[in-house]
Amino acid sequence: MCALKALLFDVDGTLAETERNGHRVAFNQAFKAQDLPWHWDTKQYGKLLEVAGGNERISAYARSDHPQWMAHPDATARIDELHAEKNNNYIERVRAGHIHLRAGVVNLIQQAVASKLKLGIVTTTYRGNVDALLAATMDEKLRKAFSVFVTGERVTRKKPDPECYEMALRELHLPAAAVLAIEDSPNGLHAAKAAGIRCLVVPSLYFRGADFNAADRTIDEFTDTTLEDLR
Ligand code: XBP
Ligand code: MG
Repeated sequence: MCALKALLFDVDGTLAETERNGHRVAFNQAFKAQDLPWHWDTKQYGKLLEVAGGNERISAYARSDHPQWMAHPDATARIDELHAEKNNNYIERVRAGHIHLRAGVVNLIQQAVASKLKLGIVTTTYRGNVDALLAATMDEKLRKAFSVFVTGERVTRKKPDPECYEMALRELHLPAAAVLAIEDSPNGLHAAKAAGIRCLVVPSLYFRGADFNAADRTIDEFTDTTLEDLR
């Protein structure tokens, strides 16, 4: 069996619980600012998370719940605007300290750094959101430990498509067998497995009870494991 040489971390739900009090709130702020009577409550947002990607999520919602609005010729441009505004709101919330890393994440990253493992980020969200989260929650040494960033704007097909993980493997110059992906959601798990990468699932709030049968291992929290244990 190939030795473990890198960890690839998903962001939303994995590094931090960003969805319920981060992205969701930021989407609602953007809807309100654009005078749209749309509001995603916490329960509804769980269902909406089946669609990966904020832009795609707004489109899917508008298509099903507001087909007339969606039929407008400017709908695509308005969705782009809403999504950009949502990301600005999200970054503000992150900077204001509303989002924290999940317990045990820092410890695992520190163990990986001490063992000279490579570290990467593989996420559907945009780079600006990732940079804001890392700046608000990690010291410089920890942030600099990440050498590969595959973010949503770099791929043509988002999770569960394996494109993001395949790109990360190329940039790490490592075979899939030397890498472990860490994910919180079915979309993330399926993206990693479709790229041939082993996957540890640490379900986030919204995905507790989801089907993770394809996972190589599932744990409730990062505090339930160590790097040695994962090897
Ligand atoms: C999470 C997502 C993202 C976020 C919102 O992906 O699906 O769409 O909900 O971020 P991952 P954007 O867990 O792979 O990070 O609006 O920037 O897409
Ligand atoms: Mg995730």
